[in-house]
Amino acid sequence: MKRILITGAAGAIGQTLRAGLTGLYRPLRLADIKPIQGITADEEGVMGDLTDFSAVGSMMQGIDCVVHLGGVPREGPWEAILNSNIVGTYNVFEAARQAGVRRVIFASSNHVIGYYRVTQTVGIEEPPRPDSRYGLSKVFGEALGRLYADKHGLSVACLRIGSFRPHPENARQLSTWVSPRDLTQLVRRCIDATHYRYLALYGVSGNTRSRWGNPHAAVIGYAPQDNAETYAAHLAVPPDNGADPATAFHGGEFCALEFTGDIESLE
Ligand code: 15L
Repeated sequence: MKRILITGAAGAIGQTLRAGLTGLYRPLRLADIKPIQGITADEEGVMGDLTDFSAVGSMMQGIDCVVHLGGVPREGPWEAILNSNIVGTYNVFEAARQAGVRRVIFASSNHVIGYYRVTQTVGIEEPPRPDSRYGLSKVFGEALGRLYADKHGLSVACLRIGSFRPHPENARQLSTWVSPRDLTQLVRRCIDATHYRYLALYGVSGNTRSRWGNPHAAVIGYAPQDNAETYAAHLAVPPDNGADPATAFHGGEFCALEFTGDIESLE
């Protein structure tokens, strides 16, 4: 896997991966709806909208592996999620298949399992419980990846990314934080692993308080170096009485957004 395309390359994760991968893979093709600044000799910049299938098809030419980050990275109106995350992700997988791309690494999110209670450790076998339209779009992307792996033989890794920040910023992130260098290592392992058909992985650092089971980490040799506990003394942990959706569930604030349900009835 030498010729890499990153979609959504102008975003925060895209720019971190760009810094970590440039020079290791040639070309490193960087695609975004916005212009990419400062393209170097080892890189190629492509502007394009993921809802435009022919533009996505052009991005894929001569590529071995796509790292698909593009889309809306948070909760948003249905139209925006539908176009950017659902249509856009379909276009990426289908254009990859048509272009003979061998592997797709899909930026999913922990919000696919957002409505599990934080008292429960969640792995990769539990049914999805999305906490938002955003989380729902990531469930779609994971299922799409499974379809393209099973039906078309693509190699697919879905990364359920936690809280990507320079350092954890609140009590929840003592569990969910992923450092820039750990996420970069995870993506590199996903690119470099010689063979896999379908993997689902949490993009999380080696946090003492992590409540996500990550059995596929061993398959590719992902060994996080950072632990949010280093920052614990500075982050107050609110008491969890199970009555606030923002602290009761894995998805945090995403679970509290627009919540009109009955929290006590949610197991
Ligand atoms: C995500 O998937 C979002 O992209 C990001 O904005 C964070 O909110 C993160 O999850 C999180 O759960 O902290």
